Amino acid sequence: MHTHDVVVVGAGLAGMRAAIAAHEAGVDVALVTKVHPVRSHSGAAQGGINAALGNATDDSTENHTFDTVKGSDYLGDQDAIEILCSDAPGEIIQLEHWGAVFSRHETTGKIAQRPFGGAGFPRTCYAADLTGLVILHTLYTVCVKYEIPTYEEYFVTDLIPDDEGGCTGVVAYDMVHGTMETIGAKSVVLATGGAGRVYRPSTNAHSSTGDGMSLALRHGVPLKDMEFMQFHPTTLSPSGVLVTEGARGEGGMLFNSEGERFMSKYAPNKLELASRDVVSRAEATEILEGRGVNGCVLLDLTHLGKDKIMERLPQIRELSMAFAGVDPIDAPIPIKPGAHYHMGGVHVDSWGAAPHMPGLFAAGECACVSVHGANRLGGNSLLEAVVFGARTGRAAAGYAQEVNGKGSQARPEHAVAAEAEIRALLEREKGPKQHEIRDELADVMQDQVGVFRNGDDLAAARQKVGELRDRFQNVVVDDKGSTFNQSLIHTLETGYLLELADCMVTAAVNRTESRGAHSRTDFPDRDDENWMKHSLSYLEDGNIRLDYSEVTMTKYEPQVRTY
Ligand code: MEZ
Repeated sequence: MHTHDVVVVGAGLAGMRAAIAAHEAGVDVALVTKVHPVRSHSGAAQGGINAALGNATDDSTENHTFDTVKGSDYLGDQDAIEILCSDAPGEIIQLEHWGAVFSRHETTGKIAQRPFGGAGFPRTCYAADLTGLVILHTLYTVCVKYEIPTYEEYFVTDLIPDDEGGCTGVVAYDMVHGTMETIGAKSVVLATGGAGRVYRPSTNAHSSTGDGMSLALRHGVPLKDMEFMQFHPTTLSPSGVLVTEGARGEGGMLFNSEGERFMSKYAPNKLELASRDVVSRAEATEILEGRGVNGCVLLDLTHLGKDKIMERLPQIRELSMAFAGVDPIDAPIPIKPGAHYHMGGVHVDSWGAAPHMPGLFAAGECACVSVHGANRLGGNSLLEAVVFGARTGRAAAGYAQEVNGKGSQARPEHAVAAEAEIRALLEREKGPKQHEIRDELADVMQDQVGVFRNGDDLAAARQKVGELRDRFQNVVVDDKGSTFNQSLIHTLETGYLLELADCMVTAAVNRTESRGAHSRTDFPDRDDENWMKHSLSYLEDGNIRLDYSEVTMTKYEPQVRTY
């Protein structure tokens, strides 16, 4: 059995930033991750990270805060958004000092910033169109320098509660050796990313299966705002590969089959740089009303010219050629909205602490602070990961120092019990396969819980998810081996996805209004009187129970949201 003061599950941006902060606070911290750290999904974030550096404009933290509150359709907690935006410049400078190679302004040499959706100023710092990857590698070098122990290719299957319900470690499956391990800790940070693989297509890595959210849910911790899934306006079809918002930030334009720059009808001021929910709905409407091009609309970058595309969007060119057979230097790219980011997550306070399980923390897409409310602004995700990763790492370290005298109640027996469960699963010979269940889940979510929703579809989706959860009870794993058993891992992940999908559809059925990314054709208006509240999903006796909590407002009164 292994023990540390703090264990961080997940080694993307939020996880590594949390581990670095905890290490700097003087505790023994370890990372546990099912993929090598630099393969984490944060590396897929392309276009940038927001901070009001004010390098070339009069931008301010207050402008950033207002844009984020408005972008959230007023569901974001304004005190948390103020923290996000005021800590942003310091985090960017810190990343730069650690070696992140941000793109530079040609004449001033300062960190360059590009326009992004829903932002009043060019505020998005970037490293060409590889920003997430650059920051991920930067944080990894710091973790290596600090010699932070990392359990690579360990899949966490459970949290370990003590007698008082506090979190004192994790049980993890060593994927290389096929053994279960207990890793004890005084506090645990979940930073396992989003659950975008509930959908298909999705911009998310295959590893984005919401593991941490589900682990928390199973231990009585509520998940917040699960009905809000963001559809990114520009994804390739059919793969779902992301085409960065930076492409529109650099001047990319959207056209329908009639050659019309249709965003002028939906967002006359901001056009392609309206917030993501608005642009995705506009595209979906054009496609539904017959003005699409083979189920897509067209993103035109040809006017930017070869030099600009090669300098600022080199990866987009590669991806478009590889996955759509189009060179954006010569021709427009067919794109459509695709599942991208989950605004919901583990209900935490602004230090990342979860309720009901002392010692449990969460950060990044896995958590819901909430700084994104009903719709996240592009470039605020990497920012949330580093700002709240750092705060959460510090808080988890502080908690571990406070309970110092108290040993973890994690015991080797926890691993023995978990190993018996895995053995029982592997011994089952007859039943449905996980991939069949996962395919059906993705289909129903994509078809009935998409950009536009309605009560009938949502109710049908909920019933279907319930049926899939029932069938999953008898799931069969074909591969009985103990080395890199991907079939087993995918089965465990499918169990997580099913529970999270149930939270998503249950909360979506109940929310009878349209707000941000949750757009109901049967309730087309935002209803502040009844629905200015966060949803909280609990797992009780296998079923999802909903509760609601207040939205924190500081100084921004809800307004009609136009772009
Ligand atoms: O924040 C994001 O989701 C992001 C930077 C994505 C992108 O379009 O590049």
